[in-house]
Amino acid sequence: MPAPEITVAYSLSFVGLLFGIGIATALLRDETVDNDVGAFAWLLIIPGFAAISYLMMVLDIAVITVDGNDVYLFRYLDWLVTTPILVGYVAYVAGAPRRWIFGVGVADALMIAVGAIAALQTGIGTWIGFGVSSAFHLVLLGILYTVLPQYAKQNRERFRLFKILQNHVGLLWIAYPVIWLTSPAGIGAVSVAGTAMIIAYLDLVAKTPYVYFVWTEREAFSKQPATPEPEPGATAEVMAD
Ligand code: RET
Repeated sequence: MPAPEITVAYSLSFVGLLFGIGIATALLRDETVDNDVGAFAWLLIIPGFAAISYLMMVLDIAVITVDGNDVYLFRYLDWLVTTPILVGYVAYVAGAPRRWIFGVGVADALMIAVGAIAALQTGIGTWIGFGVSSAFHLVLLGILYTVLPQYAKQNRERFRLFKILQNHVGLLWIAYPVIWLTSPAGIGAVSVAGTAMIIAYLDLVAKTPYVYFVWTEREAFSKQPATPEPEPGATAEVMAD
């Protein structure tokens, strides 16, 4: 078992992720929304895979030691699977074409994969990896704030959800490279336990509220078309009759 404080933090995140699974399931069962249009099945993977990963981490499975520090492989596997979905879904909500949904997911997966390789290196290799991974993070942010809004603007019903998810991902994720820098994988100013506790909290906040935001804005994927606005001049005609 990991240190007690890590076990507590991971267990809390696990429970919080179960709520995320509950919300995603409720979305899939909601009769007023169109599951295909909302692509909600993808959302279930986000807290679902993470909950499994946290269980594995609590059980100390696939933890390796690099330079005397613990590296949790399930953390990177979780990120590799779930973060491309988190960003890809933002692109989907924006109404971006497939190549952008896919493109932003690939930039994200490369950021995570290079980050994982960096964590497994010692010396200069770590810093090169950190730099390359950060460059992919910047590409991702560039797409999120310059490309996707162009599509989202043409999509009135989904625009509000797009803005919420864009800022949730865009702002919250900046914490990750900062935490990584201070962690034992970086300069080592924060211990493995401290880092694990902060990441457990960040991962939960990145996932369950994300699914919850889609839930609160689910009308964007409503089966009923929104009540059409009256044609300009329609009332005047009626009155003229
Ligand atoms: C790493 C390595 C160092 C450079 C950068 C990183 C970015 C990681 C991010 C992770 C996001 C994870 C999320 C998980 C949700 O559960 C890999 C730490 C830029 C942005 C959102």
